[in-house]
Amino acid sequence: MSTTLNEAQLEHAAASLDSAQLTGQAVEQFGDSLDLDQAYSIQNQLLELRRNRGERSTGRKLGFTSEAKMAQMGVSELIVGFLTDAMEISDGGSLSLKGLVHPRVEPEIAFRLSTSIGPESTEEQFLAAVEAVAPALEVIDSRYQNFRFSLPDVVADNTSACRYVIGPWQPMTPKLAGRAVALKFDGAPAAEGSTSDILGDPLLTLPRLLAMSAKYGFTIPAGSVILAGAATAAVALTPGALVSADIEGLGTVSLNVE
Ligand code: 0L1
Repeated sequence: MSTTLNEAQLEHAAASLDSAQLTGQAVEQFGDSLDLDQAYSIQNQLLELRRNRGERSTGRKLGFTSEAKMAQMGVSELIVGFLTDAMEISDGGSLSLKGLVHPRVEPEIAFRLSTSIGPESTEEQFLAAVEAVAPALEVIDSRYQNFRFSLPDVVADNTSACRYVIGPWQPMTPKLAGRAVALKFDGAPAAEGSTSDILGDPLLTLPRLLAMSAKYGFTIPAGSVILAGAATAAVALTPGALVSADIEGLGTVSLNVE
């Protein structure tokens, strides 16, 4: 039978995940001691710790929106995490692997909001608020040993959020399904998929995010970035690699690994 953590233990869990993120020293999974609501409460505490260090929220990211990711990690429910300015790397910029635990990269689609969206918003308002779309790379890095976790574990660890890179923004188009996605290392294919691998159509992530904003009571301010989740399984980063993601009709985004 599972036992849950008290307030002091939740605070301690947040502090240890925050420290793991800062030092690159992995921590043990919480396993059955954590439920999903408590996991989101730890995630909120992580955001507060980062804000207290001067970081600014830049958006939200979804996880496990593709079968490939669910199969890779052995979980089956959509999750949401936060993004901050400290996680952003400019297109073509560099990432040092120093201080990371076991980083992996995924090709994604990013949306940008022109107006604020929250629990009271309708699906129509959310769709209308998406002003731009871009190819993106997400670097994930689980702070748990061996990149293994339960669903509450990964939620508590801010859905393994680590860094992200946004490619050229394009005006929003409703035709996002069925586009080829290629993740490349030094120009050679490392993973391939389709934007349809993201819930059938990346746009279908938006109502799911709206439902989570209502459930967990968060708003997504104007100007925020939304990462819609990976189109392929994640690939381990290697020092010296030039990583790029091509999304048919949307362009290319790249990252240099140091
Ligand atoms: O795009 C995604 O599905 C990200 C999931 C992040 C969780 C993980 O695989 O560590």
